[in-house]
Amino acid sequence: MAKHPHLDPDCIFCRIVRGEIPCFKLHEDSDTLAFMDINPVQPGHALVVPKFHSKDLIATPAEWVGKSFTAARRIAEAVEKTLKPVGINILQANGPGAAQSVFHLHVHVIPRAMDDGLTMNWQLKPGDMDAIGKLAERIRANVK
Ligand code: DGP
Repeated sequence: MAKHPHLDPDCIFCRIVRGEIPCFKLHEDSDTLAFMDINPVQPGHALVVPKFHSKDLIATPAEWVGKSFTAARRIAEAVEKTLKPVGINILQANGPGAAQSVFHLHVHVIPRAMDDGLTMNWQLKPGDMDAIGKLAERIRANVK
């Protein structure tokens, strides 16, 4: 695809970037896309991906890593403003031992609650799409 020359047709996040799979979009620019995680570990859990297919941090050129984390900062700011959580984890997994399940670089933006019991490796559980969509609207309104 000429518009996105760095994408892999078989990758789920590349397909979301190309609009082939729907998402609750929070923000998009020419190099990155931010959207809600559909298996949220906490309400407001968001993902930021580069429009460049590479499996993890080490495989990704520094330029694209920089773009992805800059975009994650923007989303963290919007999540902070929207939900006022007591903390936000920025997380990025590399390899199965780190519980990476999608092999396209992505940055998790995870609002935290005290005693939320969140451990570093979690099971993927389907989220409530209605609740995710509503939170997406609120966070999107705060993306600068
Ligand atoms: P990781 O386990 O670090 O590779 O995180 C992958 C995340 O991606 C996980 O929290 C679930 C989420 N995820 C998987 N498939 C989809 C999808 O089709 N849409 C959205 N929005 N999120 C997805």
